[in-house]
Amino acid sequence: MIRLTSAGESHGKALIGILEGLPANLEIDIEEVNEYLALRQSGYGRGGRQKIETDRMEILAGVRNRLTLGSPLAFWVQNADYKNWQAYMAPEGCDVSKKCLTRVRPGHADLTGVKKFDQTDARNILERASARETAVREAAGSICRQFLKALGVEIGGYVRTVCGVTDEKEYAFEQLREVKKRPLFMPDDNKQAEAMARIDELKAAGDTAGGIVEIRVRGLKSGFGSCMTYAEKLDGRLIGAMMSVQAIKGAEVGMGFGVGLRPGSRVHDAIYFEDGKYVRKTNNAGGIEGGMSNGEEIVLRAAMKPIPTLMQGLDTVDYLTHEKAIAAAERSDVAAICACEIILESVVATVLAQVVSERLGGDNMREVVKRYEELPQ
Ligand code: EPS
Repeated sequence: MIRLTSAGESHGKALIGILEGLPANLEIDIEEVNEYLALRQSGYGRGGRQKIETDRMEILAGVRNRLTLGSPLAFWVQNADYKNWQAYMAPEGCDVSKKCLTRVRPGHADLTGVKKFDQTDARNILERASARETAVREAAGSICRQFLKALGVEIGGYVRTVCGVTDEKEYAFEQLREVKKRPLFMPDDNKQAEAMARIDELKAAGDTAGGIVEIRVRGLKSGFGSCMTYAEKLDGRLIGAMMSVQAIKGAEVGMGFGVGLRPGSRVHDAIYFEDGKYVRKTNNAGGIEGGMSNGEEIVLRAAMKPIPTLMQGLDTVDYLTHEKAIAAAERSDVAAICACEIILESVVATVLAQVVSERLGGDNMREVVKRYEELPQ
């Protein structure tokens, strides 16, 4: 069974991951992983931290001469910023009176976290709640993406909306290939320019932007997930994993919330049999029926809330004094929607690698590939 464990604070020494359950002899392209880590740091509207970091996955165990061994794959992504924070973060002893955060930020984990974990300093909460943790999920997901690619399964996606600026067009998977080279991962020039202007406006006002992304999966055969037990339903697992990414407040499959607005005749994808195979002319189900992949493209969308650290500061109270205050703000991203898009691709890759390995088993890639090839479309 493929399983990911992560550890690491945002300004600690490193972020650490252990990815268990990969079969032996999967060829690892570490440079490709690092390209995805760089994409996670990219995108219009990112803040100062990304100028400090050049995230790289360093594999510590589980791979020899580019091939997985079948043993747990251990890795880290070091925090370059640690040298500036060691005096306030070092496990062996440090000055915790500085960098203390008590003007808890609305929308962040600060207030609920300090109460739950019996802390007086919200730094002890935000260090782990920070989206910096997603560097681990990005790295591990990029390995899972390579596992899926060996079976012919590909993942793509793009940014559809930035703070109210929406591109309503539909795009074929192939049209999205180059989109990550664009500053906001938006395929349309005019919409992208409009969205960038919106980010500039919000930055000037000390405000932040969220957005909506679409994630697509091509080439997954039918029958992954199960209609038999609720915990195995593929849509439940994918949406649950997407919702576990920092700042995600909504997620949907295919037509999503739109299914509640139309009659069944305009929702369900009629089935035909042509040239020896089952075909659909629409994909409102987003590639999942009965909690199982149906062989069509999987289409997922998620909405990210604006980053809760606002330079203009929101009304709050000081956690220690209970006095009215303006929420803490040091530095922040104005928009991190591109990061969100690429992280969600990786999170989806991880869930799909898990469901594939659960169904097919296999201790080595030869077994996995053979078993996958034997499945019906
Ligand atoms: C992030 C690093 C963080 C933030 C962001 C994500 O860096 P710092 O807190 O040092 O500026 O840019 O984290 C948050 C949005 C958050 O709320 O903590 C990263 O590498 O993704």
